[in-house]
Amino acid sequence: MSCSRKTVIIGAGGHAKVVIDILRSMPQLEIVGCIDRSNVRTVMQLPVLGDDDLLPQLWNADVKHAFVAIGNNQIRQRLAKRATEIGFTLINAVSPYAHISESASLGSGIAIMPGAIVNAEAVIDNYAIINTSSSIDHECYIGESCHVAPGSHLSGNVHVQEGAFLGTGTTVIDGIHIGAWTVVGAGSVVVRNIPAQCLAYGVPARIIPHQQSL
Ligand code: JB2
Repeated sequence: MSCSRKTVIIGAGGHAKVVIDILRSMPQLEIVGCIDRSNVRTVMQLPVLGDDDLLPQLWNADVKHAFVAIGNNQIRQRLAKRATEIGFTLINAVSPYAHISESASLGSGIAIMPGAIVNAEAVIDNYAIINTSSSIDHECYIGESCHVAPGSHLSGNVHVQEGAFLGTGTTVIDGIHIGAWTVVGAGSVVVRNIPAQCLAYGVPARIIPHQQSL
């Protein structure tokens, strides 16, 4: 008896390519293709089946699992909620080359890329991306739809709220709180709390008054 889970990937860009690599290491999945709003036809030898309007039809055709593979935090959150409303179960894409503590908690629709480390009692909320070779130390909280970009390192007890983006190579000392939808620029070293909806960068990271100035 076959028990393969038919799965659609939403998104067909660069992030989807890394996710496809990971999902192909999960033999229980049958990836039926991708959904994208562009007119790209294939990605990583998978067909691009159509746009988001096709999702209800796919669900009716026995595709019950989905993964939203789009890097933009707002778009990913919106599509993840839409897919969930249709009835899809959002799977996690966890690389076999990541280390996840047995005591860590993972939500759904999460990507954890090769080389990433998630240590004891860390919590990774729905739709977050823990990107290549980043580390999330003990008791950290990574909120819904956050993205911790490649090579970032979070010491213990760091709290990152919904939708925040930590750019490539961000370093955060222990116990820091980063507010919702805040963007931390690449290479920053965060040594003080950062409130919600800010742009901050530098060593040490400082809040930049006008986000639109970048
Ligand atoms: O509403 C949408 C939509 N908006 C954009 N619905 C669907 N189904 N697809 C949407 N897209 C598609 O997301 C675009 O048409 C495009 O194909 C894809 C985004 O591709 P891109 O290569 O520009 O970005 P990405 O999200 O795959 O990757 C970003 O995030 C990653 C985490 C990049 O910044 C990567 O460098 C990064 N590693």
